[in-house]
Amino acid sequence: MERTFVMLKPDAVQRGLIGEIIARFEKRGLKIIAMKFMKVSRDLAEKHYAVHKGRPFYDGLIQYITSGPVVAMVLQGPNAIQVARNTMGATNPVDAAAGTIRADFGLEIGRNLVHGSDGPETAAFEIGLWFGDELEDWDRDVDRWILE
Ligand code: DAT
Ligand code: MG
Repeated sequence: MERTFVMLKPDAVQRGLIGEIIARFEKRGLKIIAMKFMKVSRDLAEKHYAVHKGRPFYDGLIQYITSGPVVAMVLQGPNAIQVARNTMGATNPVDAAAGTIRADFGLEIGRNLVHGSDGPETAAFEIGLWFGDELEDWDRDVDRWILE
């Protein structure tokens, strides 16, 4: 089953939206197999966003992501990577479809509330970076009503 790394960024935490955002992934049927509430070190932020180093928004992005606690998690399910990103909406909330997290709660790209891995290699890298092998797969009784 596919796995993806999702993070509720500091604005989501500060605005009291943790429950509301997690509920959307949970209700969709994605299974939480790891989760932690933590402050992001500069070192971890730089590793996580290494692909963006040198971009004009990079410094602001590192500042934002290290500015307060985040909620990091691993979600599992069929097509979890794409499903999570569709639930989040487009990177810029201006372009995000109504009903997505970024459209419903956000206005600006630099405060877009959530992160989700963008492909299988990125997911494997990010899950390893944030959780190592500390994942807890579990049998969810309701799965027979969510997965055919
Ligand atoms: P995503 O988070 O949808 O995967 P990304 O990986 O391209 O998007 O960029 C990572 C984050 O960097 C994104 O969530 C917000 C910020 N960002 C991206 N492009 C930006 C831009 N042009 N101006 C300001 N911030 C930007
Ligand atoms: Mg990305």
